[in-house]
Amino acid sequence: MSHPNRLRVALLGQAFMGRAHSNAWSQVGKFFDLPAVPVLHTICGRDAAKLRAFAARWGWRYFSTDWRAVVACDDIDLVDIGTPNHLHLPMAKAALAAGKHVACEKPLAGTLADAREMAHLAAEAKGGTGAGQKTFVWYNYRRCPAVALAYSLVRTGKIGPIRHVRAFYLQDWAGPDVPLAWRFDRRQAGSGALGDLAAHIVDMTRFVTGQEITAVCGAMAETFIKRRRVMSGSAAGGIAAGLKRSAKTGKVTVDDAVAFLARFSGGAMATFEAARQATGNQNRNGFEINGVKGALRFNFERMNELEYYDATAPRAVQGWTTILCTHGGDHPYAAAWWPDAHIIGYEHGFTNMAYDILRMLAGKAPTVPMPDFADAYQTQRVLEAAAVAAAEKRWVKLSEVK
Ligand code: SOE
Repeated sequence: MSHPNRLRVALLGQAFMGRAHSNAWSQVGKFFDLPAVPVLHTICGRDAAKLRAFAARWGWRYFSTDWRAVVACDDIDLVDIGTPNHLHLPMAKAALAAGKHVACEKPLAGTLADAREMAHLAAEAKGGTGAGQKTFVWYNYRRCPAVALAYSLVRTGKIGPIRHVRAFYLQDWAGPDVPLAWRFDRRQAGSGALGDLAAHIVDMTRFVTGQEITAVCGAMAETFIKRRRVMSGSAAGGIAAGLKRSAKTGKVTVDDAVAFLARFSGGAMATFEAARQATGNQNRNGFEINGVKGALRFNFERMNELEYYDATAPRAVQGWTTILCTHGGDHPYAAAWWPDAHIIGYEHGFTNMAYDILRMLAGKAPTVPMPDFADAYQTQRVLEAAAVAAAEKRWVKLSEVK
């Protein structure tokens, strides 16, 4: 940071994540005591007219359609990447080469090769030849208080050795009328439900259990809707609503759904399921983790709650307890927000993450561990193992995926 008390941010991307990140950078100082204040310096995108309005609405000082010039600019300390996945590598590469810290949207990249290169570049910039630059990956769900509490409960031995992990990320927005947006294009996205959704639950379960996935098998990937109407116009800041279709159709080149089995390093068995057409599940992102002494359950559709089962209690009173994770002092991040039992939402995970980024850049520990490029590369290796297991119908050891 050029000035110890401020962080000048350039944000690349003005659609859905552009709004989520803009909100986080603009809200964080209103709720948290910060070691440094973020300056919403420059917003970058492709459409100058929309950028002007976006900058005014969210409080960005400048806007630009030339991201290369912006990331090289001396006035920027942190480059925040919120674009489709194929742009993550070139943008992160340019930003790291210019000496900036980088925060990148998930998944780290569309492909394993891109992710590997990003992890390598980040390692060089962090130590060795670089100047102590830091990287961050927006796996935002780690920073829901309920998920962060699950992390702490596992650390304090509340559920004991883990036997089963059941993880799911089910959505239902991708019906046949949704046009061929970038999320359906392998060149831009890398994969479909795998990189978009399974990435989150692989990250979340690695985080909560503290274990790595060592092998994957029983994988299956499916594309139910093979062709979609080509989009006319650009994304409106959502994922499906408001997208316009032309008469022409084009091929879908990614998976709509994926499922696989996995083994964790501590011996637990796991199932992962991710889908975009799981009717009735609008954003069911969660896990159940069963240990010898207890169990934990989380579902983002009820994101303020963590369910806990204490198997050490007398049998007569054993049962699931629903914890409303809003109690400041007991529940991570909660003290910064509202009085007890006044719940929070999707955007707060991003703001909590902006807070931890600012702490880490000031040399302080984050509230709970933060994924950097090296960590997110491990998640990407699991995604690759699942893709290979589905294509080749076999066990894939993580040691094979480099
Ligand atoms: C769309 O499936 C999406 O917006 C993902 O891209 C996000 O990562 C997820 O958090 C919510 O759903």
